[in-house]
Amino acid sequence: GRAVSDYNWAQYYELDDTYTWLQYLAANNPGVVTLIEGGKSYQGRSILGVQIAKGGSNKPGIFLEAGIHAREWIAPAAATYIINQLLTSTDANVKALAENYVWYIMPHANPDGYVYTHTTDRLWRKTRTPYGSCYGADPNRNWAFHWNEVGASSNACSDTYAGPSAFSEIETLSLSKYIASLKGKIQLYISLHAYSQYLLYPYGHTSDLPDNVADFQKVFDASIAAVNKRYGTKYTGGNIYDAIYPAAGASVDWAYGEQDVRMSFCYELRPSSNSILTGFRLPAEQIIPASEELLDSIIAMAGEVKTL
Ligand code: ING
Ligand code: ZN
Repeated sequence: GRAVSDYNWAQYYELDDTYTWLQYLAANNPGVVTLIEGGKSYQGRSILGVQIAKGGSNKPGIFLEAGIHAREWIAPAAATYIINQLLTSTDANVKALAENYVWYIMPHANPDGYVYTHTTDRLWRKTRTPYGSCYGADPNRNWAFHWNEVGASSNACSDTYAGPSAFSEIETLSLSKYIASLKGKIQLYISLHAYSQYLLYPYGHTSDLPDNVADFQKVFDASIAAVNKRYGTKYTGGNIYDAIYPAAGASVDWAYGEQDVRMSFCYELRPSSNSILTGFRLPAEQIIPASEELLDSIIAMAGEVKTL
């Protein structure tokens, strides 16, 4: 059914259905759920999210960004799963997670791209800004931190086009302004992507390790142990440059490098890297298990960050 109260995790949703659900949550959880907007997309769509403050507004912040790549449908689905769990779970660990942090969750950082994957091209990755005869910049190569130094393209037709300049995309520019407005409040930044089952931390532009790499590694170890517990799902990873590939201009590097968010991670969700037949088309039956194990992992991650 399409009734907003029937919103569930047995299926992938179109943008408008999720936005209607977010508005419903805000209306039904006054004082807890507040709609937030990371600006508008090139085509004028809202980058809509929620702030969840069950324990009041004086708690450390966790920022969760999903859907920056249009075709990675599991990422926004997992983000909405987490929103729902934070609001409804009776599990003590999830309740603590909801009460001890102010959450900022943006399920659709690239709304134009997401709509395009529903209407026209299921495997579209980028924004939809026109650049000559091609469209879109890669919004995870467009952030103003060592922009376009490595692992990005200057060809507008490439899937990793960095854009004509840092923050050329209205989506990354306006979302970055929203994040910057929270300066000092964010303890942990999490970006959700797919696929390959990796957990990644800075940097993408160099193999040099962040100064707090020992902390990153501790949190990483606890997080990939926790993701494995429920269903045996194996994640690997490490610093972006060595664990996956060189890639400059990503959101996690900007949050860490420019915003002093000392803990900044990217999950590459299910399926595993050798599931190329499924790839970005993760069956909808896996939304719930993939999201459950992610939430297990984030519980461990937040717990470990607290000990630093
Ligand atoms: N992978 C990410 C990408 O943007 C990544 C990997 C993560 C790069 C974080 C840099 C920082 O290419 C996918 N599948 O999008
Ligand atoms: Zn991605």
